[in-house]
Amino acid sequence: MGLTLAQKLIKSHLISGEMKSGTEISIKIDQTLTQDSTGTMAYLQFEAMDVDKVKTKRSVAYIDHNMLQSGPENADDHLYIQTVAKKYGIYFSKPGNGICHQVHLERFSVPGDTLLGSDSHTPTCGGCGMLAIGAGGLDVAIAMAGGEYNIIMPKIVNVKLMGKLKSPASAKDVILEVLKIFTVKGGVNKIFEYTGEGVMSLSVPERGTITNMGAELGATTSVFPSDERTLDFLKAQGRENDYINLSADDDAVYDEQIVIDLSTIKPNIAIPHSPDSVVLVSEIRGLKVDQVNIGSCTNSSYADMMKVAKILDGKTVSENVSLTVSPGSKQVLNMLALNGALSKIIESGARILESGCGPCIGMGQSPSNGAVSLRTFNRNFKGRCGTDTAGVYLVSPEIAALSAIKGFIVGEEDFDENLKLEIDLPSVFLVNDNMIIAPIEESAVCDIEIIRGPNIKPFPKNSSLKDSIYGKVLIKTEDDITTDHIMPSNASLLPYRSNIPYLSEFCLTPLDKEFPTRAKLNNGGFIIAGKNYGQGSSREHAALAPLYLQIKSVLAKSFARIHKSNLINNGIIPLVFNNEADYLKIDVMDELELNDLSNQLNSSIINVINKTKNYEFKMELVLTDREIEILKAGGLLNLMSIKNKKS
Ligand code: MIC
Ligand code: SF4
Repeated sequence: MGLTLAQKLIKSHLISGEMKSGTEISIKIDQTLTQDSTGTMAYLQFEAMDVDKVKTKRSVAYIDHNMLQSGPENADDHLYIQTVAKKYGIYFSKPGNGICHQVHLERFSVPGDTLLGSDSHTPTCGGCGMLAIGAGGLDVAIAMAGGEYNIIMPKIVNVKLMGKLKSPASAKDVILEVLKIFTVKGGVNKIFEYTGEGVMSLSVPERGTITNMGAELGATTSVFPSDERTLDFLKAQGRENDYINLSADDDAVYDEQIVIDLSTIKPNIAIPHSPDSVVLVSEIRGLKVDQVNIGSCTNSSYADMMKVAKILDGKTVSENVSLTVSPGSKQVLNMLALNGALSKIIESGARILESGCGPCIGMGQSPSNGAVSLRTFNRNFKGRCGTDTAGVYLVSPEIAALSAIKGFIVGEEDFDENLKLEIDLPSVFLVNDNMIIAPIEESAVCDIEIIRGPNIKPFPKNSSLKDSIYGKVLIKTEDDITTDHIMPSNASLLPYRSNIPYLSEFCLTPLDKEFPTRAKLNNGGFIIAGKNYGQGSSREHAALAPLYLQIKSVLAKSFARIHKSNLINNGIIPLVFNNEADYLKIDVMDELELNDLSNQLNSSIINVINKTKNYEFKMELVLTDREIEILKAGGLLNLMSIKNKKS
């Protein structure tokens, strides 16, 4: 029986376990990436491991999220990361060089390699035939220290692409179509592997748009073959030596398959407040827009920006619309500047932002109250843009740019038939890596002083698991709670990503303003949640802040993959409801007790006592032996130090 591409990539990096879906495997990581908002914590954890240098083939630290510098905190964090990078042999991409995923695809992607990144959109590089996975900061720190990465062997979903996209439909509409089919819960513990004749019609950046937003499916990752289009891209980046040909065997067997005929795809739109609330743009054509934001790691490639420039050429942004454009990297921005496209964008009345995440993570450009904000980004969770009352809609750059001119959400019929929007991949990209600081000679490394600003506080650590845990239910949530709800991020909070005590004051406040106070008054307790708890961002802060508030366990109907690992890594027990009635019966402030944990954790079912209502119920423990060991030690770092002491 032949292998799928994902299986081949896993097999060539397999350290332990069997490639049987649902069982735990560990793989070797070739490359890592961090960005600044998760990076400070990851590097503090890496430092705690006492390793002299990173053990990966390549590790890169990007600064792209915390770019507003309205106080010293962000710049202090940049300096901390820069000095850590220098000391430990890590490439450092300076602020302004671009969004981590865009730059990594351009400058560092290597077909056949594994990449682990402390950002949920790390799968972008799957567009170049990499096995690229998002993870919590601690997992990335371990990979940098040479440790393996553990995942549940995913099911492999084959997305077979036929035909060719018809403009103005584009790659963004393909992934929105997949989200419509699978939803934000449908990809957990799955890899989406794209095959079929339609693949050849997509360039690497277009493939990157699709693999990037595969994160919104909750998928482990998404991957495209490495073929002539990949070679074209790498050649144009001056990196043809990194090319190898990679594809699935003809007789590969997939766990699931869907077929998408690209020629039938129409422009799609995700309406507020979830990336899977997808409808055809034509269904809401005419809705007045107040703000349009073009950019983010999903849609900020050279070709995307050139399409935008073509649409804006000679036109004026509508009187009532504020249009921002953030090219994804210095390479893209510089090329637009040299070929005159930037001038066309500026001339139209767009506001040019620096190459970074910007409005995507609420770092500026929050829309007005009640606004309709049309974005080429990947997430439209309520409040993420910084304005709770605004509605964020997700579309392709084509729809965004034309809507900015018209002042309303456009449909296909609004495009000028004579405007050719296809953009050929340049045969040569402008390569200038002078904002990437390469590691220095090993002999010089030890002299580097790490500069820590006063805002960098030690990360909280759990203690080993007690045999009984007791506490009150502090909050009860619905399905699909995101890490943006658990640990909100915006311009005022992002500067505190290295200060968990401060951040914990805002933990779960988008759902319940009183949560942190209640947690403190009751010395911690339990969180009750619905399905897919912790979807979205990889931020470990969504586990670290609850840990700081002494949350002992989260009882949910199901968990998102990265968040579940983050909870376990920090010694917080994830328990799964096995029936709806048990979820319904529990109320906030009920007192729960779990006893005999040293034994109970070894079984797949655990007994919980509701002392307030005087009944017992069973929860499922969906944990591997390794995870049980971590929980007993009170977190992964504790387990590592126990093991180090023994050896
Ligand atoms: C996001 O898009 O939500 C982020 C901000 O990039 C996060 C990382 C973070 O919270 O720092 C992600 O996707 O993992
Ligand atoms: Fe940055 Fe937005 Fe991409 Fe996250 S999704 S990495 S915030 S651009």
